[in-house]
Amino acid sequence: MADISEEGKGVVGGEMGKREQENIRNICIVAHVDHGKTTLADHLIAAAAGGVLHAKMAGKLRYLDDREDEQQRGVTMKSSSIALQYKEHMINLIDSPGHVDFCSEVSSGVRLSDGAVVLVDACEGVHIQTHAVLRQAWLERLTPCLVLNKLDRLILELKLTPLEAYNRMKAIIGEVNNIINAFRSEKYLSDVDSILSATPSSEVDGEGDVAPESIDDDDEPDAFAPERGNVAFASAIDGCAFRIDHFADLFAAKLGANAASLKKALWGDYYYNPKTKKIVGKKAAAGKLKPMFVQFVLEPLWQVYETGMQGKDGAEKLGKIIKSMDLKISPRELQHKDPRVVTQTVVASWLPLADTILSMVIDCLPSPITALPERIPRLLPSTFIPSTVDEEIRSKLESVKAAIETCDGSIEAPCVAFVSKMVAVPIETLPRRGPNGEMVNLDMGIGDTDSAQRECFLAFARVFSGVLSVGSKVYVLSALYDPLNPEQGKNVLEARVEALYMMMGRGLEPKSDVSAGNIVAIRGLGQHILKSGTLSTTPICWPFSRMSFQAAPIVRVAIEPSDPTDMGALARGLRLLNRADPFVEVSVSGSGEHVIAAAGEVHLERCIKDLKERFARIELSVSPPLVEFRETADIEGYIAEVDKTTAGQNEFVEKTTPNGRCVVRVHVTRLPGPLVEVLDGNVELLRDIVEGEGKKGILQGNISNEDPVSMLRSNLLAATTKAEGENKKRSDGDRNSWTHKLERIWALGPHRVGPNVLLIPEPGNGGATSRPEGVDDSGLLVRGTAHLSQKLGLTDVVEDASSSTTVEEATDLESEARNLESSVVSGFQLATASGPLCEEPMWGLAFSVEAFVSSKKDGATGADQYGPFSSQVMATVKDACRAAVLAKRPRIVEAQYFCEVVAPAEHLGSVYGVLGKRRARVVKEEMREGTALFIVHAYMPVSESFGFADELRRKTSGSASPQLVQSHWEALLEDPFFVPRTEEEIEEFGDGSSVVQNTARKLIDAVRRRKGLPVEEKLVQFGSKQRTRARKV
Ligand SMILES: Nc1nc2c(ncn2[C@@H]2O[C@H](COP(=O)(O)OP(=O)(O)OP(=O)(O)O)[C@@H](O)[C@H]2O)c(=O)[nH]1
Ligand SMILES: [Mg+2]
Repeated sequence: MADISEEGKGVVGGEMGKREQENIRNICIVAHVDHGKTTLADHLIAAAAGGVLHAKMAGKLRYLDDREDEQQRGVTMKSSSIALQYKEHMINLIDSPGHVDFCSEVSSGVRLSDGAVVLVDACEGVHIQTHAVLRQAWLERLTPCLVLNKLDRLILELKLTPLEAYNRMKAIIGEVNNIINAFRSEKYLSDVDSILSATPSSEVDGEGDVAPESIDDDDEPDAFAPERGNVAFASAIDGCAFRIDHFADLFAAKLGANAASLKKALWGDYYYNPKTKKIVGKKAAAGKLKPMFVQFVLEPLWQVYETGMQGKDGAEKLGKIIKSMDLKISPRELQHKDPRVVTQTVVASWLPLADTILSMVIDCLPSPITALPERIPRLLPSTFIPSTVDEEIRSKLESVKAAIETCDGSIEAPCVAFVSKMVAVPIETLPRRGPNGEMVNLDMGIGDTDSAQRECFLAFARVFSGVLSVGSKVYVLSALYDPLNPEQGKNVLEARVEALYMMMGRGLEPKSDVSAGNIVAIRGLGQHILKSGTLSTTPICWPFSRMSFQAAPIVRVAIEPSDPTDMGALARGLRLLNRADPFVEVSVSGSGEHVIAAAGEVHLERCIKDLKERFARIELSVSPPLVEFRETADIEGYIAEVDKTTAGQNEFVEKTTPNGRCVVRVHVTRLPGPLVEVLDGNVELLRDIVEGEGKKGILQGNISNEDPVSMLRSNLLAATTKAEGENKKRSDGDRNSWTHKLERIWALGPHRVGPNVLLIPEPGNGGATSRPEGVDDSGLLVRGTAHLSQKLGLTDVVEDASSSTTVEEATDLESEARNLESSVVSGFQLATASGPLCEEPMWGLAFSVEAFVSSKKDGATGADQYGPFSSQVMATVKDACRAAVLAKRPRIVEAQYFCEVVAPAEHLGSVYGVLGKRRARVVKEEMREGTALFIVHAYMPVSESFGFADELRRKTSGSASPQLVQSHWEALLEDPFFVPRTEEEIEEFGDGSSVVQNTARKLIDAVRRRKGLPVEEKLVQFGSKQRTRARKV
């Protein structure tokens, strides 16, 4: 493939006019895996990318899949961008991967786009990843249009009649519209939630129902409607596509009808009555006529395909058709031996794909100017400026925001860009010439390049306002940066733009400057941006919000160099990999191993390959996957069991520090499921809240609807209400208990943001009556402060009781108790980071920790023979928390995949066999309408998923294909310590001597063994047999 940069072919013609942005479209193609995105992109590239791809190769080459492994597997693994010039329009096209392992690439693609071309395979219909990519596009507020692809399969493979095909396509369009409607109503609900939560309760009571103005009515038109022109029908492999417009224009003359009204009637239940020459509805058609779409669109198409496929027999008829349609096809092409190729030639010249899709993009998808006002609340959510802020700063901030919103591409406007991922490219593939044809020294900016690796990092970015030029200095702002507090230097860096390139798929075209609305690759930021970030020429600028990812990296392996002396190369390689992949997580485990976490098996394989061949260039040994587990306690089960004998509700575990001066009481409860979901789903935001002191302004002051903190707060409250709604049995006083507990959140754990909660002691506790034995009257309770509740605005910031005495007045014991607060929190963090079963993090638990300190008998302070007092308290809190879990039916929690398998009926048995063996729980089985295919939905533990795709393919001779998507955490209710006791149990499970270990125990032991923790194992099962053998020897 010729390097287009060498040829210097410009795709963007010179200086564009004042509002050049009106002619720009930034679009991303999204779909489920294998629905034909890259094939479709090929035709667009062949038609509009200045000759980088010959039309004959379009659809075969998959030009944007330029990695070797992408070509081999036939799976796109990264998003890549190419600039297209169509008529006077400039279209930046991003092709994204459909495989769930690379879903983060979809996130970075949609962030830079304003419109999405959603593809659905008309044969296979909507799949899980179709939902996921639609959601990504919806979250980023992209305008979508739809392409129903692989029409040829309906005709040639499924052999549907035009009417059957019409019904199927109608069903698919309906399904996709329903998905969007579901998102809309979700937004409707969250809008209502935030409006209600922002309304003082008295108003709500007073007025009865609140009519939120900003909410649209239910009658919003369907997102996708062929008659509105935003649905195209295509066969990407054949290079053909059409919209209804084409046929409306064609038949308007023939039927003597008006094209506009014909367009409306060409989709849906409209029929043409040839006798009256009128368009009639379903009733008048009385089942005798065919819908107009079938009669005027599909039947001619079917005729062309069917005639074409007849080969020589149909040649004459095909000739007539070609003549009647006035197509220019050389006779040589029609003489091709393969009728499939002939058919392709005819349909592609009759209904050329690129024209249809590109004109749909231009008609239906917005330019940056139209798109941004809609996208701004998502891109810049936290732009609240407190009234105390200096007028000059306020006006600067507002003008930057306005420049972004209007996509101001003038040279005077502040320049703001967003980098959605970093891409590693081998340095020798960079163009050797600059924008004006001058030679450039590629070794400049060594900071970016690792001279040994020869890899260079380019930032994949979009300019949102102003003009970005080579040589300009920019501020790199992290998502935590607060322009009202610019002194906090850690979230801002300065960098220089070394080079700018227009991305042309496999090639790069140097540019000297790029204005607002364009997508660009930037060189010079390798040392400044890890994965994503905002660039701005002024530090007085809000950072863009973080991108949202569909999943989290879940498959982890430990890696080490085969040759231990290569350790340095591995560490360097890992650093590069971490930067080059938006999603991978690189870490060092507690035992010093290098661990990489990927989204799934295919992603992992690609990371290892890149590491071996590009970034580290050494031989590696890779461990089997280390699956993560969580630990929790089955408290409901415990209470149900214990209640029979004692009232076990408020039991606690008590432990004393070695020096006897602090007694720690821990009471553990389960967090309600919906609450855990909210905590699990908002980790990034919670981290910002926990770490960001500067966000106080948002918490106080009036809160806008889009403010993420208030959204989170209302989500938390809604989750508690939901959870308590489920459990109606509780008494009235109890019903609000979780709402009350939310006011007592001291910290989250592990690592300050996990799904476990540390509560401050209940306000009434700590009095003389509730003290543990051995704590005398002078003993003090470490009270703690509900820091997190305060930060979240769940409780007022009150001066805590102990600070009513000034520091000087406080007794030694009081100040000691206050100093011990951090030890209690650290103890909680340590405990939740490693549970009692196999030292995996805890999940979904709430700990109420009461630590009573009493003064020293001899009056001395500080360390004693057991070490510093604070460490003793920390260790005791940790032990007590873990013991509390151990006492309440501890259970292992597994990560679950949602799994979708499509298989023909005859292989369904084998599919169930494989699913059953892997402990999958089937939730749905359904026949896909009009086919002999079944779709099975199931949940499967991640630990059982390795090699699943391969095994399934083997057992079903390759006819079943699975997709695994991360779903949720689920406690395995099996008791890992189960030993048969009652007679029936012994009968069922044996007496314990020969019993097969239960699954929970096996999982726990495997983790313990991996971590080098002691495992209780019977190495010798039948001693007597061994003895006999020993004697024989
Ligand atoms: N019959 C038929 N096959 C098609 C059509 N479009 C694409 N294909 C085939 O479908 C397979 C997948 O096509 P790709 O273009 O790689 O699909 P993709 O959506 O880019 O896949 P990922 O990027 O991996 O998600 C290839 O074998 C294509 O040849 C079509 O219109 N008809
Ligand atoms: Mg692809």
